[in-house]
Amino acid sequence: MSYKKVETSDREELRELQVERLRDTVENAYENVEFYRDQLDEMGVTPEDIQSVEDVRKLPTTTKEDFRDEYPDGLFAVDSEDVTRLHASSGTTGKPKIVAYTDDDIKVWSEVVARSLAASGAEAGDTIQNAYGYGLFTGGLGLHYGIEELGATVIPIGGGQTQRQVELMIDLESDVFTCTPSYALYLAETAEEMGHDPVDLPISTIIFGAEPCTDPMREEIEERLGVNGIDIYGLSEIVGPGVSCECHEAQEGLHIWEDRFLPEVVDPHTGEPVEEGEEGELILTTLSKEALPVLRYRTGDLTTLNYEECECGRTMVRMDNVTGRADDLLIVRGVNLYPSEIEHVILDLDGVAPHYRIDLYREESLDVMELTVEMEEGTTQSRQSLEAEITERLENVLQFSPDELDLVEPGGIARSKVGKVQRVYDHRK
Ligand code: DLL
Repeated sequence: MSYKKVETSDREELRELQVERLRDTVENAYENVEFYRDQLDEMGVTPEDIQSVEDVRKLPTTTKEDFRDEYPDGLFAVDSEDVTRLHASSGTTGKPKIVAYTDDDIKVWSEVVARSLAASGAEAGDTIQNAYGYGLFTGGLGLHYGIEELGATVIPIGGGQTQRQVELMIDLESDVFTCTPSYALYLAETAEEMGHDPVDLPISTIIFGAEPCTDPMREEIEERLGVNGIDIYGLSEIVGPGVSCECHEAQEGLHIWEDRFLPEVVDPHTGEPVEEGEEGELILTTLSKEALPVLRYRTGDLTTLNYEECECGRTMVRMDNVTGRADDLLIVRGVNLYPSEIEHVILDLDGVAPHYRIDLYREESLDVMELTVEMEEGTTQSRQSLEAEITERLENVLQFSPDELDLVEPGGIARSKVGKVQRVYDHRK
């Protein structure tokens, strides 16, 4: 059952609503965000030029670099006194992307998350254990507010404390668990170590997201835990979790809440739209965000769109689950990291040569990162002090530390002789 009527609305009516909201969004961006006004003026586009959904293509795109350049609040469309909440997500240079919400934005966000939960099969009265991290990350509080909006009971445990997660889940008879897909598998392993058969745990649904989940991984989650696995997608720049979610009826693609977010799929190299059903980069435009209207955000996520009717009755377009990116973003245990951010932090330090490599593995279904850094020729720094310094700097700047840090002698990292240097070795695939 859908949570809001609009989810099953006639597509013509939906398009009318989208055009109206798109025009309002362009107006908000034009009037209140200098960054957009300058670009729209340069392109000679005014809000009145938006007469159809296709007119979105007349608008400029927004990139993660724009968030970086406008750090911290250059893209905000409201004064600070109208901002109810701020969140942050990892950026390209160590500076996070700061995102803002008004009261109404929080309401809309809670509602799209509630819709997503309802699509997963969750209901008012269910007990939902939320294992996404609370804090600046949008996962924890995003799900939390949506669970409350749905009328379910939230257990705000956040990430980690896996044994406690298992105990609480049993004692409080949680119906639904929300976490990253890799954590779902770790939960199963921990439950086994504690002497439980994960299939006997009370949860019947796991709502996973924030990182890619391949089909074999989903099957493993579903089989080992005896649950329905539901994919939820979102990104901070657009709202956080709740841009789209699978329905439990079909589990075939994620319904994008199109009355709030307008999707396009383009060729990542040319920026031109691809045919329906063809893979490309997802572009999203917010349709009702007040504090942070975003025009044509290049998400970097690769997907396809499917406008066919869904057996659940929802008419909103479905996107394929995201398993690839058009850029080099690494998602490690749900934390977003760009190799360039790590590079920035390490190479800023004395005693370190500009050679490093990142190895990513999956061990017992959890991501593991090994960082190898080369010491500078003739450095007087000891290995131990350099190690401590790198760990501290990474922790301070990126709130992340590698599972293993190796410092090697000068020349210890193989040089690339031809073509681009490869610094990241992702062995998880
Ligand atoms: O990860 C929001 C979120 C929280 C989504 C909890 C779902 C559940 P960011 O930290 O800004 O926001 O990271 C956004 O994560 O562009 C994708 O590359 C990736 N991502 C998010 N959801 C999925 C998913 C949150 N279901 C970036 N499948 C996005 C694959 C996902 N990748």
